[in-house]
Amino acid sequence: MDMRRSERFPLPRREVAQALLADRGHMLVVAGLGSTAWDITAAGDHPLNLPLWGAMGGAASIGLGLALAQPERRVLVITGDGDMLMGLGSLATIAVQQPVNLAIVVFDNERYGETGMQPTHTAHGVDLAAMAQAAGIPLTGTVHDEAGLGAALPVIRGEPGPVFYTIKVRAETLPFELPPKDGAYLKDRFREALLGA
Ligand SMILES: Cc1ncc(C[n+]2csc(CCOP(=O)(O)OP(=O)(O)O)c2C)c(N)n1
Repeated sequence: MDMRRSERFPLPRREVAQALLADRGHMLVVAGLGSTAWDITAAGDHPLNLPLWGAMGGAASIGLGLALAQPERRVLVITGDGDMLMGLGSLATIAVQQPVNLAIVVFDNERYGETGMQPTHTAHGVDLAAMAQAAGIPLTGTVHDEAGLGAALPVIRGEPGPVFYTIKVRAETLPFELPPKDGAYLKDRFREALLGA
């Protein structure tokens, strides 16, 4: 198996984040620790962003909790394959709960980017979208290129879900685009933007 192939994947992650978050309206956005938190921040810091500075494995389950608590709001989780692999059980719980307003998107660079680009299980063929489908998530898919992204965007942004997409993104190390660092501040800012003062 060619372990370096993800360095040649066509989709750059920051452009994918920008496309997913364009004209985002009242959408609530959770990002996993590390690279996806920088990606959503590069697309524009926003009070309705909840970038996780830690809690590896927790992004999808935090998104599930938000989606259940805020059924009128679209909730989008953008996270890495390493984070998703660490929280696979949450796919089963999402499938049981069936929150129609939840979309999970995995930016799959087939690497643990933050810690030095070690290959993850997906570099060996583990198929996260197939696992989500097998759990019982009704709308799933894997995006490899621009055309696939164009087709997936309206599903991720608007179709009744739950939705799960893997988006294969180029393995690239990018400059940091850091969100605010204080977790309590981020939580308070998010709460106030969502619920009022
Ligand atoms: C429980 C736990 N184990 C390990 C780490 C170290 N760690 C931080 S980020 C990261 C890799 C994240 O990889 P992924 O989610 O795929 O993101 P990307 O490749 O996009 O950076 C790891 C292993 C951690 N923060 N917490």
